[in-house]
Amino acid sequence: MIRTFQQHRVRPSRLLDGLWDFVFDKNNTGLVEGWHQRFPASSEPMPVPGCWNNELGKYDYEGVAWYRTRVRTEQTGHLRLLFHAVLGHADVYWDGRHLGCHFGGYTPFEFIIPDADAGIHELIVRTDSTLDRTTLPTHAVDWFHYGGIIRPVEVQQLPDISIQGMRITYGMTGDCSAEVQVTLTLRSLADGPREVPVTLYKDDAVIHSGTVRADAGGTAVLQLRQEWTDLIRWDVGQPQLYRIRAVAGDDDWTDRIGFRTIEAKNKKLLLNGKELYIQGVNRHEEHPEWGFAFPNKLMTKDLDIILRMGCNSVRGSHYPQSPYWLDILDERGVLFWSEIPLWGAFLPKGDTDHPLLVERALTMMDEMIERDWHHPSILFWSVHNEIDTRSQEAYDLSVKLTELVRSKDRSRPVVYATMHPLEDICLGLFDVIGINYYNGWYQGHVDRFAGMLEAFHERCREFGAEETPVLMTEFGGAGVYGDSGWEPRLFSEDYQAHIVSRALQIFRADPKISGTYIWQFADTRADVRSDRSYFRDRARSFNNKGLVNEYRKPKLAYRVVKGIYTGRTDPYDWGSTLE
Ligand code: ADA
Repeated sequence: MIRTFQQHRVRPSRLLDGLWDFVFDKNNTGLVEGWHQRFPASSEPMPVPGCWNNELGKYDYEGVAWYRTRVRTEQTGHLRLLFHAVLGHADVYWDGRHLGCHFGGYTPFEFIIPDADAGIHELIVRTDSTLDRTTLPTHAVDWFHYGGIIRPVEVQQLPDISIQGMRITYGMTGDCSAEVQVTLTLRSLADGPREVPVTLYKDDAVIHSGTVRADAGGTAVLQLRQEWTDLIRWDVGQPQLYRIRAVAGDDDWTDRIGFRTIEAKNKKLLLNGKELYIQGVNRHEEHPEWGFAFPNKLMTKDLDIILRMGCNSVRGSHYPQSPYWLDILDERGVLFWSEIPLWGAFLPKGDTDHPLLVERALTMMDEMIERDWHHPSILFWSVHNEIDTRSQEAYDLSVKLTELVRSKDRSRPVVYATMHPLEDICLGLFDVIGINYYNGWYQGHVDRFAGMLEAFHERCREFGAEETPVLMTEFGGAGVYGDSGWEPRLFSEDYQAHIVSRALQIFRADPKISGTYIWQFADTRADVRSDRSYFRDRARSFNNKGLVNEYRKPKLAYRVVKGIYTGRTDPYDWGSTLE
């Protein structure tokens, strides 16, 4: 399942999950040799969704790989191919014809095939997982860069007039009322003008019924503006959701929304007008056995573990995450920081304004907002992580990205995470500032956080950001699972628990800090190579700063954080049914 609810009850939609034909293209000769028309016989089966790196003998391959499957259609008709995520660059071919390409491994893309004949069709995807200095992320990144078609591929049958999209926006006009705008865009593949009946439902109640005229081959837009009353707000602990369904002729589309407000002002975050303190954790959508093709079932387990720890928020480090994950956050009332993988700890400032990097960042930011707009759980749109915000190049890029976000969505703060808090020149551009800093791990003693924050708050004043809320978005240290003893040695669970608890104590005592995201939820694969100098402190070739290990086994730090976030002192509350 892509979502936790059915987006189409009328529109026929089929998942192409399963074993596809697969072959590496190590010398990148596939295009020249015409593999899109003559797929190599030497192919082997590969699960989709999946990462090839999780299969035997394919662990460390980075580069071009080709996939093929066959799609049987029983009747001639219009088709929509929907790819929910393909890592890196993807070129898609249908019966040997190039449909187009997409860059960016975490956002969806589609192709419309009008009047496809009935029969068996060949769908081929050329993927390229190569990272370099202009990809998102770049080659110097602190996570294992998997490759593959990591989220499902759907084939849908479209009538002549279909729903291209639905956007619901609102402004609260009272505690329980809102002015709501529904914009429904129809796509015509008809060869002449058509008039279609359109009905809109809120949950199961009809809120609009009418007709829309669509010209041949064009689009038609229905805009509806209504005052909705007797609403229940979406909030932490009160995840009230409303299902909005459009039926247009022989097509339908359902999405869900929640009504809430998020404000960043006077150094505070306000959720529905009430002061919000973030108790969070950073989470990669990664597992050593599934890579980034993270299964839905494990998402619910991760969320249970995170909620039991006392979190009210997750930072989606560092890329757009699965729609299913966002749906369960909506349903459980958990707040989310959403970001694109402009991960810059090792990005030279001169690369920050590389035209291709800038274009790709703007495109993925736009695609992420387009895809995830309706999720009430998403509080923040984050434009970059640890780029060199001491530089003019980063400042200029931040202006472009914040302008894009604000031009699309003024209902959410636009944010970022800085690793240079005391030299940062971008502080005044954002609605919320995140600080990533590792006193007690990469530098100095954990107690140095107090002095650092005092200097930082002063710098905020100098940059006109004294009213901007501040979150500690990353801090912590590595603790190798199972390594504990009597002394707080680096890499021991004891030392990790010590610095995380001490840091939390300092941050929670600072009235100018609005919350914390610990780095990180679970241990994640790192990309340590003998021929590269990066990340040599990644024991086991993992980032061991997880509060649980990669198999979600709790470390001492998990129990300590749970005690702090929940106030409950029993570290071994299994929450079993035996009570
Ligand atoms: C940075 C980065 C994280 C991770 C972390 C670490 O803050 O944002 O992705 O690399 O450091 O573990 O060093």
